[in-house]
Amino acid sequence: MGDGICEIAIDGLPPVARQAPPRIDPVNQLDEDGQMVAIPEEAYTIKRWQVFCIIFVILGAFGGVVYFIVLPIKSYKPPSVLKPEPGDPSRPFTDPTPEIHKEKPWEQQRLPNYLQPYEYRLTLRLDVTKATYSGSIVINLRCYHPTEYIILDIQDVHISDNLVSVIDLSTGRIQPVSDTFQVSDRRTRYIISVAEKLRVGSIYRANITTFTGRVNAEPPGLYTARHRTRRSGDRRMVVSGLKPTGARHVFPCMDDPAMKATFDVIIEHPSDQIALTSSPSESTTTLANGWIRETFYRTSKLSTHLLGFALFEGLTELERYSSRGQVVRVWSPFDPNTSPAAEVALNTTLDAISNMKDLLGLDYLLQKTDVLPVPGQIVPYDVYSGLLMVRDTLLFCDVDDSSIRDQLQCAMALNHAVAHYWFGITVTAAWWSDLWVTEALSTELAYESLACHFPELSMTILASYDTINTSQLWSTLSQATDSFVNVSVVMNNWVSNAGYPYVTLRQTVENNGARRLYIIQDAFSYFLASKSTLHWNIPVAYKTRDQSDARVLWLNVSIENISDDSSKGEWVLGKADSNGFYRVNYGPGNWKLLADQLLTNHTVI
Ligand SMILES: *[C@@H]1O[C@H](CO)[C@@H](O)[C@H](O)[C@H]1NC(C)=O
Ligand SMILES: *[C@@H]1O[C@H](CO)[C@@H](O)[C@H](O)[C@H]1NC(C)=O
Ligand SMILES: *[C@@H]1O[C@H](CO)[C@@H](O)[C@H](O)[C@H]1NC(C)=O
Ligand SMILES: *[C@@H]1O[C@H](CO)[C@@H](O)[C@H](O)[C@H]1NC(C)=O
Ligand SMILES: *[C@@H]1O[C@H](CO)[C@@H](O)[C@H](O)[C@H]1NC(C)=O
Ligand SMILES: *[C@@H]1O[C@H](CO)[C@@H](O)[C@H](O)[C@H]1NC(C)=O
Ligand SMILES: CC(=O)N[C@H]1CO[C@H](CO)[C@@H](O)[C@@H]1O
Repeated sequence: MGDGICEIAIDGLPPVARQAPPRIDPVNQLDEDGQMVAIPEEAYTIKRWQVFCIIFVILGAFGGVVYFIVLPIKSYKPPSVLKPEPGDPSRPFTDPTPEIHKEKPWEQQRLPNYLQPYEYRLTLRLDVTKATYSGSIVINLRCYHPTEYIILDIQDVHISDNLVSVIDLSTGRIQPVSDTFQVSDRRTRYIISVAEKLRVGSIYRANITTFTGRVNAEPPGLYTARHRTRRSGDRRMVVSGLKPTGARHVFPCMDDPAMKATFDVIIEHPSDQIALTSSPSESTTTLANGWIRETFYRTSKLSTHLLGFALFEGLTELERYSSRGQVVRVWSPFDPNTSPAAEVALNTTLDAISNMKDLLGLDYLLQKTDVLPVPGQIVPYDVYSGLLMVRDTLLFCDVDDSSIRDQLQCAMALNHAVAHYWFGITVTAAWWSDLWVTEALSTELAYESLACHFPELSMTILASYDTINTSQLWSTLSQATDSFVNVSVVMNNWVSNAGYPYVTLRQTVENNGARRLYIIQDAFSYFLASKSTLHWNIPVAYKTRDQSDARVLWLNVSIENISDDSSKGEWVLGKADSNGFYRVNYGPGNWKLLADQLLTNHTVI
């Protein structure tokens, strides 16, 4: 089912178009919403429609990110809404719209949606000098459909089978485990089979007392890196590489970006090594043999691939607190007092946070942000909640010796990494194929922020930068939209709504013969024909047979109507020019007209 869900509507014709529409006389397609009354024409013809295309792309991509939350939201009530109290099994869970239940649910591409993790307690025992590690994990789950299987993602991690238990937290009873087994080509699913089916409305705890894994030379999973310093030798580190599906290489989990949960992390490690994860350290206790157990604060709800880990030796931090007590720390293999590079990186990070906060009008809520140089990191930056790993050569840029171009490249990497807080962490792509969307958006935001960061550099200088076009267009966009769009208002809408919109265009004929075009928005869902109260700010571009130039209607209400100036029996095409992130549907008559047009002369469309 992942295939269907992940399809992105980048063209004007959603999948429905492929089916032959029923033969209905187009002129008589009176709308179901017949009670509406006519008002004067209110079509906006925007001259700078190119500018809107950019908005389309940006909003579209943004919508894409948000959209992937639509599946869980629409197919069952999210745990945050239900919040059943432990020990209160009588409290009913609304039965979700369950996915098709196969006999072997582990063969589905996506994990079944009826078991939802809401809390992980993860302990890792790590040492930078060792190639293996061990850990234990407790996963608390809510059950939305009776099942006898708890299915986890796992890869190259070994679980001691006799050390797995399941408890019904609603009653406190032990749920006997009848079997555990691993399946899939590369044994990437670990299944705990319980003797008695898990009940809807109950919460369960799966407790895996011991698992072991390997630290590799490269991602995915935990891997080693090394800072080579001339004076004091090598500094070793173990870091996580979890995108896209690396979390299952580190610990057994439900490695689906839509399945967000809180994490209580404990890292046991030698006391002379420094451990970092997504949340701040809360306390440490001393263990035998020079080891310590470091407990971290509970994270906010995160997808598994956003929970970062790092363990290293010999790096020094430079930190600064914001007025609101949030700390940003940059770690470096050199003494930050002898080189300005760490301070430049720190300032860039702080500026990026502050610029983007202002640009989007959305706050930055992380209590701490660690910026960690990772030598030889394959990707320029690897972003986790509260932990940014940046390739060392991009993090530390010598202000005096580097060219402007290099400095920009460094600043860009950091800005880009910071932008992912908004596009990727607060709003997460709910399926792997869509992570590119967050990339596209954070790139745009990073450019915008850079323009603030380097006010002294004129656009001419930026022209030497290889993606000048994006930058120019984005800047054009901001200037151009000042007059009629409040970007922060528009963006906010796309950030806070789950899902993405579904726009229906309907042509109707009124009693007096006047033709009217209705533009209706609703939250898109594959599952339910639900009426949603959500609405977005959508620049809907449309064109007709006569008017081949796309016109744009800024739709910010659930339903809008304009007088339809197309001739009788002519099609209207929504999402003209294939930009924008919303789906379009039409009445059957219009589908037929569009289909006929495609058959006779498709170049018109
Ligand atoms: C058209 O929309 C306006 C608001 O934009 C509304 O007042 C009017 O009733 C609508 N007309 C019809 C015929 O639905
Ligand atoms: C998990 O199981 C282990 C071994 O039975 C036990 O010591 C531990 O307390 C359990 N953890 C939780 C959170 O129940
Ligand atoms: C970093 O920012 C601080 C405070 O704004 C400033 O005093 C300092 O000079 C900056 N450092 C560098 C290297 O730009
Ligand atoms: C945009 O909207 C926000 C929130 O309503 C408001 O604070 C801000 O002043 C507006 N900006 C402009 C340029 O109108
Ligand atoms: C929609 O946009 C119009 C024109 O920009 C504005 O006057 C109106 O207040 C907006 N309505 C909503 C619900 O945002
Ligand atoms: C198809 O439409 C295009 C654009 O309107 C036009 O240039 C072309 O001549 C048409 N082709 C045919 C075969 O009618
Ligand atoms: C260098 C380059 O590709 N420039 C293009 C940037 O985008 C504008 C508007 O789309 C084009 O006209 C330029 O050719």
